Amino acid sequence: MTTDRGKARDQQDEVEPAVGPAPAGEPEFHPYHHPAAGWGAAKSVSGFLVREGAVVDGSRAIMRMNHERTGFDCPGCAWPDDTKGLHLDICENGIKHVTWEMTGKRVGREFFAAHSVTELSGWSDYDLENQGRLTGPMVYDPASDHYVPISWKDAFEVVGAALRGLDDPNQASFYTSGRLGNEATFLYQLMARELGTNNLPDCSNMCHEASGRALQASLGTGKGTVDLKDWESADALFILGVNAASNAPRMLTALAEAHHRGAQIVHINPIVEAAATRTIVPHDFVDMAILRTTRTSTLNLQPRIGGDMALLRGMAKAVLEQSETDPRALDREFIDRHTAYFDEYRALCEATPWEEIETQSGLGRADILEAVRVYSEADRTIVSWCLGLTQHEHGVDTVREIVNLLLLRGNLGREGAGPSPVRGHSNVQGNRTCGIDHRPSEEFLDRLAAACSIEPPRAHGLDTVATIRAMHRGDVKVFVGMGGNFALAAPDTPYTYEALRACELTVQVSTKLNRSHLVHGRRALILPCLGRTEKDHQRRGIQSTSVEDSMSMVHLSRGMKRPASPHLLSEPAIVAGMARAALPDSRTPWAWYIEDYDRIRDTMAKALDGFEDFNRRVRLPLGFRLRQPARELVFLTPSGRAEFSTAALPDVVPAPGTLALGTMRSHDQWNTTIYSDNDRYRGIKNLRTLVFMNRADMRERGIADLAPVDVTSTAKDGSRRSVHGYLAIPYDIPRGCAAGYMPELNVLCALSDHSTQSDQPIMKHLRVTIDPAA
Ligand SMILES: Nc1nc2c(c(=O)[nH]1)N[C@H]1C(S)=C(S)[C@@H](COP(=O)(O)OP(=O)(O)OC[C@H]3O[C@@H](n4cnc5c(=O)[nH]c(N)nc54)[C@H](O)[C@@H]3O)O[C@H]1N2
Ligand SMILES: Nc1nc2c(c(=O)[nH]1)N[C@H]1C(S)=C(S)[C@@H](COP(=O)(O)OP(=O)(O)OC[C@H]3O[C@@H](n4cnc5c(=O)[nH]c(N)nc54)[C@H](O)[C@@H]3O)O[C@H]1N2
Ligand SMILES: [Mo]
Repeated sequence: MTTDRGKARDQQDEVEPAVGPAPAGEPEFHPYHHPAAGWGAAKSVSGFLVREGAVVDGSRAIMRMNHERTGFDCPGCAWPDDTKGLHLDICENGIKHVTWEMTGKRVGREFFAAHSVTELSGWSDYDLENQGRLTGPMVYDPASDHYVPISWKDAFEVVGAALRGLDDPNQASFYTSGRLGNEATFLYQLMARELGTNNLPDCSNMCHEASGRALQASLGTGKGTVDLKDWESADALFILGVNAASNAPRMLTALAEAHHRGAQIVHINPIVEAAATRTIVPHDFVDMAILRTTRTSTLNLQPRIGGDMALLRGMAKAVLEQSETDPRALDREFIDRHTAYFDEYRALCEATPWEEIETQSGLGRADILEAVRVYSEADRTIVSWCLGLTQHEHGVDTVREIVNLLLLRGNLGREGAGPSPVRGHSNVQGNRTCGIDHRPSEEFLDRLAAACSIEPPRAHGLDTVATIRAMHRGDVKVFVGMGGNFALAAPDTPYTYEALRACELTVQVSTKLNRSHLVHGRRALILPCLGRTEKDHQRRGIQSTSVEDSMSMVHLSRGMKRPASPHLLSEPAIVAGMARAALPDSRTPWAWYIEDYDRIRDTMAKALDGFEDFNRRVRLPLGFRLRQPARELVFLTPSGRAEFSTAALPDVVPAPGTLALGTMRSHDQWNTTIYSDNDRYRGIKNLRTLVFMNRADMRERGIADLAPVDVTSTAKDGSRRSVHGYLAIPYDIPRGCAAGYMPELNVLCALSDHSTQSDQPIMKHLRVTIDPAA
């Protein structure tokens, strides 16, 4: 029990809460020289299973994870399952994630009776989640400052009464975290739209919003076009802005296989992450036994933070220059038949001087030309990316530049080629497909209206940043969080806290206790739900839910564990309960839907494009792949073609004395869920409040290794925010760049610091000064 340690932190400034556990020792930094995954991962997993008291259950669950039909989908990330039916494609972090859900610890009514909300507010986030699984619905009692039990019926009535009492349905906002299965997602957006609002913010607004908008604009499909088979046949893989060994570990398998067959693998990242070196393939027992490592990279380039677009432009420029002497440098036929605005793009590349490309990317011409050589020699190229590209002011332009580069050589709509964003949460892509979109298209709304006999609102709703602002103003009075940890995940922590506290009602549907339960509205509910690993028993039997992975594969997930408590409800049931209370005259058969999720799927089949015959197809052995028009070279763009974009290069060079700071995850965390204070692949132990810096930048500022520093950000609106006493870690990162961990550093990201292109908070590119601690 860690309560005492939590209490000792009561004095802590609430705005900078301790996020991780109390450190197990002194902070340490020893650069990591071992391969990714392998025995280090195996050791970490077994230690974790023992700690969570889940050795038997955890091990059994792992054997069922990602099994077709009878297994549950790994909630760890959105990387697709192995297509060859090899079911051991599991990873250290997926196992940790599942085990964290299956813990034997419980947060029952006695716990809430023993600890006031004020007391819990002083606990670290680690300690909060580490109490275990929530067991029954709770309501905040302001008189005692405790959460007290409430029946499900009364809880739904609290939500219903609050929603019915609003002057305007747009005074409510319905957040989704990307865990939510498709069926619950569909019901959730239906409830919001039947109420009359498109206020459907989601974690994707902070994650891949830029990718969706860019791909939509360029290709008319807001998703990647490739699948795992393509990964298996590409000649060149470009991996930009992703820490795969920690955040999409199953990609390591794909990279190792690619290397075995002689493919080129180029990593583009200011930091050389573990996945950009070598791996021991996690499920290859022979490799594990003999410590055989496989390289997972053939070239590493370290651009400055935000320098990717210039690098991509440079590559395109070089390809165009080559085409003057070598006609095979371009795929002219593809360009002529399938694209628009090529001449404009070529003119733009010609007009962009090499000096500008080098300065803005932070790379020398020779490095850029090395990447071009790989690209030009490959018949089939995949470009893959994650947050290192999206959480920037120019995230949309940068992702469009990826498409520009791919189009030049016809790397689209054929095997082994195309854009491949790595999505975050395991079902974040499915959420969008099934209607979580604050800017729904007219076609989507028309179909929904016809399938569900409702009149959905047509005005666009609020996204994450706009919801925070509206809550702060008092314009949004009811906040519902379907999963996630909004208080901690969102930017500008103190401002977000004020916004949540200004609400009349906050409702959190969760599996574990977290900060968002403590930073709440005047009234507050915690509604605990089943996890993905657990049996979902409804009137007509055990139910499965469907999810969609990063590569548009939709398949069923079925939990097999006894629920953590008999009082938990499934997410679809919680949505239906809220909807019935909020919409007493609704003609939607909410209760009937919950008896059998096949009924929800039958309606989804009518309402959603690509879901025809949903119930049958989702039961195929590996599920089914959603149609990707761009993959078939059908472009739903204004021109009916793939459109080159022609954005000017942004100036990303930090002003003198300032640095560009990116926030990222450690190896031992899952977004706001922290497992330990270690970051194994980056050689960090017992420390989260740190900044990775270039040694020359440290020297220039008189900062010694592991010395305490103050970090101050200057927002777009000129306002400043600081953190104090962080330790500086000398690291292999370009000059002018720095990095540290989310969610601690969210305090540095002002609400105004969001991209004008995507409205995404620019969490990878804060403008900061770093000085020795005062
Ligand atoms: N174990 C685990 N798995 C996860 C998660 C987790 O927290 N833990 N989170 C999930 C979620 S929701 C998401 S969205 C994904 C996130 O997956 P990632 O995108 O890998 O997440 P980050 O840790 O933010 O790391 C971003 C990477 O971008 C690099 N980077 C920063 N700035 C730049 C830049 O300007 N250019 C380039 N090229 N690179 C840059 C950083 O060095 C880092 O390697 O992972 C998902 N999977
Ligand atoms: N500075 C900075 N901030 C960031 C980012 C960054 O890179 N830098 N990344 C952003 C990104 S990419 C994302 S996706 C967001 C993440 O934002 P969120 O998705 O809101 O946050 P999580 O930490 O994933 O949510 C964890 C909580 O989800 C609940 N939970 C877990 N499993 C389930 C389940 O099955 N059902 C339900 N209902 N609840 C469950 C648990 O109570 C747990 O406490 O953070 C964003 N914030
Ligand atoms: Mo994410």
